[in-house]
Amino acid sequence: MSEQVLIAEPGYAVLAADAVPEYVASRPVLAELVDPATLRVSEVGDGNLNLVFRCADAAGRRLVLKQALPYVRLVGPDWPMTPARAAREAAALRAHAELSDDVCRLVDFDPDRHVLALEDLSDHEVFRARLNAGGPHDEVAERLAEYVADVAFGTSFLALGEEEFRRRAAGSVNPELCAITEDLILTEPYLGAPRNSVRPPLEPVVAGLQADPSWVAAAMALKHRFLACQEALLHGDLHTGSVFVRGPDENTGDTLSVKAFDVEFACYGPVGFDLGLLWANMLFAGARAVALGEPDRARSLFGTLASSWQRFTERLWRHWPTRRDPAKYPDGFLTWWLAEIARDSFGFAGCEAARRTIGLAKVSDLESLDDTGYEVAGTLMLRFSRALLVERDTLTFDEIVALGTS
Ligand code: SR1
Ligand code: MG
Repeated sequence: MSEQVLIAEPGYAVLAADAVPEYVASRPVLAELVDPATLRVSEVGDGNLNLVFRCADAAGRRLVLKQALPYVRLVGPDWPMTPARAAREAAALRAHAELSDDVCRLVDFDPDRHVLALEDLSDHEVFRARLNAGGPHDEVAERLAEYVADVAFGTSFLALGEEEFRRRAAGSVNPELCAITEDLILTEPYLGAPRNSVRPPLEPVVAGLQADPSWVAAAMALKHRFLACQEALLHGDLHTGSVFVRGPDENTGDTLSVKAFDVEFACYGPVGFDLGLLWANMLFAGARAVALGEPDRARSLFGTLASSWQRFTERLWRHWPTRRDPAKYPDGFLTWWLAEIARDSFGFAGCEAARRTIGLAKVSDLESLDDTGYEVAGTLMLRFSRALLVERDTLTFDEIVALGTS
């Protein structure tokens, strides 16, 4: 079946670059921000799901449009996917932006054509691209951990109260996108699937892991956590490709800017899911450094797990006295919750390490390496996966660094 036919079925017009000026002109909010008459438009989407258009007018004013396709772009029309995900992304962006400055701003949302208009961040770079190029990472994972803490607390029953929390959780269901996560991150790497693939040197390593009941059972326990535990409104896909960074720049005095984006996987879930995905992706950057013979950089990247956890805990403790009812939730509650989040974060990091190595939607940190580098980094990521999953109750940050650098 052709793409044209499938696109017609959902009953909305999919944008093309040359149709964007007319579209902008039809949306008063957007036409105020950029001049449709002089708009230059390019489709820049390189993600797995959507169309993304970067727009600039003759005066240099800019805007990004993101439209949900009725299918998964990575695979094509054979994998239909609800465009209603755009509405969920819009709602999550608004909720997160109320709680943190470190998230991309939503300018407009068109529910009929499933289009989000977003602030243009083309003066930023994608964090993964910076990492792959050997660029600086100081403070980025730490800032992201603060963002996770701000959102975790602000969307929890601690800050909202139990009734409002349940209303928000009920209003944030995202079943189709969660199903992608449940399949790709929490099922297929462990149980096997046609979508899995690795280069030949990793095949025996993967076979060994899939035959290891402790690794598989741990992953299934994390799947249970993801499905059964609703703590806060997650980003849901907080990997280094979902983060823009700019600066800091000593010459201009610009401070570091960090902006999470792509929150279409947002749902209520365990807070450790966001931290775990972030951590695994920092480990990928470190494993790449190991493979490229850069041990100091690798150690520093592996060390971001401890430093971001430190920031996360400090930030949650800072929020703690602000909005929760101390008569209902004494300090011991937060001490206990942090231990739960740490265990989940290790476990979900182990899942993401496996998934981005074995499953669909891999990462360029690993995939762009030559065969020798791929074997080194891929083997290490699978070693991380096993330790993070199986030993999540007792693992320490020092042991993670030691595992990566030994
Ligand atoms: C089919 S979508 C594949 C992946 O892309 C997104 O970035 C999420 O990580 C998802 O799992
Ligand atoms: Mg994405």
